[in-house]
Amino acid sequence: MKKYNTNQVGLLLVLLLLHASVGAKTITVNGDGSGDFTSIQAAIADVGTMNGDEIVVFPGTYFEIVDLLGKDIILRSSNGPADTTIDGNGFDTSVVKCISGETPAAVVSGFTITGGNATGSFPADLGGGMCCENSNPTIQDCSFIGNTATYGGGIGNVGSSPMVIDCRFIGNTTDQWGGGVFNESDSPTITNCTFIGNSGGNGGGMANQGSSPTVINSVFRSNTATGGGGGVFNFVSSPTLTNCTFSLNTADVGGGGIFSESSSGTTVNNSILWGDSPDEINNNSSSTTTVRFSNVQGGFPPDTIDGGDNIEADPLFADGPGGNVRLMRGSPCIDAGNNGDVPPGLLTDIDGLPRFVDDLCTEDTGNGNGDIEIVDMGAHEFMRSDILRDGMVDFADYGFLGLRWLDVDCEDCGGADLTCDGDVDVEDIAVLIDNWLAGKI
Ligand SMILES: [Ca+2]
Ligand SMILES: [Ca+2]
Ligand SMILES: [Ca+2]
Ligand SMILES: [Ca+2]
Repeated sequence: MKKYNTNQVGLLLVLLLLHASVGAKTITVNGDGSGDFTSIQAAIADVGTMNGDEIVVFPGTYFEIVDLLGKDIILRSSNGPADTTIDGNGFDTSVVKCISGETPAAVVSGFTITGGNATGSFPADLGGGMCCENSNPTIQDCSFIGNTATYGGGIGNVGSSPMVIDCRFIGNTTDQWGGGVFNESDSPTITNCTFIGNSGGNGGGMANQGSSPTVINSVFRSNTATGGGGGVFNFVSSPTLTNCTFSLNTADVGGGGIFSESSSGTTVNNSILWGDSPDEINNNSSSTTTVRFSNVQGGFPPDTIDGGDNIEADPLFADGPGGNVRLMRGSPCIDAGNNGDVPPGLLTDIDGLPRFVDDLCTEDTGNGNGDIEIVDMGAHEFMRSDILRDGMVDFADYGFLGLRWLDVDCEDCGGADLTCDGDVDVEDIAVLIDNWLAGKI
């Protein structure tokens, strides 16, 4: 029998400790064979893949079903969702699954997720793009496009409270509840997300059942429901919607923006509901919606509680019919929100531009709690320096300002007079550069 001396045992212990301290590793997936794996699921399922590991997926379209198998790993693409797609077409199930108790340390980031079809019998009826059951993963910078399910075309959550950040839900469908997202018995947080052109029976954009989601800085636009809630449908639910913009959503039964029923208590802060059909807010069967610091078209229907500081005035979207719901100069929504309703630590808007900005040219009508920089209503903070209203302050805006350089005595100067003093000069350049740099932080 081989004997180890004290030094060898000591060395062995050091090596073991070193191995433990090295900890998480990075695993690569590339369809061309140049990575550690060619399949995402093979990388996850590998016995060597442990909690804390990172799986980096290189560009390509991966036709497979991805189940995180309860592992708290970071699953991300190297190049973002435009270059990296997980396509479940033909598998007739959810494309991505967190159904084994994943925690917020399990991250899915930077993918387009499409082709999901969860229209089977329970429990195979939840979450076409992604299904979360009793799991709380972090989902960020993902585009859920063209998925379908009986409940939750884009994402279906049951007993799950994922953090969903910077995601897009486009053209997902259900004939039941939640074209974009469905929540049952949970309280997810949804921040900086866009819901466009999703459709459902109830809740074209989102449906909530027995849930209390928090939705912040998000846009619901052009979603449709054959029942109630073109944007959001609530059933025995208490969602809080802060700094959200609703526009062009439609619902056959009512609540083009928001439909609440069966003792739901919906809270709407710092939001804009404008241009939805047939109405903006619809409350039924002992439900209420409490609205404050918001702009709601058509006034308040029964059981809507005026929490104060609301307005009803054209929000002056940059291009409402075209879907650009950024604010134009003169919008009554600028500097009209309540800073106290913005969750602590949230410093940017849906575009990643600074959230607390004082527009020099707009009278402050909101509540800054003593601060001059007051949040706007809606998902987009008005940024004068984004002259072209595309969500970025960049060379294009700088170039536009250059076209009006040294204009004098002009009103707004086509948007180039950022200081509101009637001319375009170095002061305006200084404001633009300040905002440009702030957007890069
Ligand atoms: Ca503001
Ligand atoms: Ca102001
Ligand atoms: Ca711009
Ligand atoms: Ca000026």
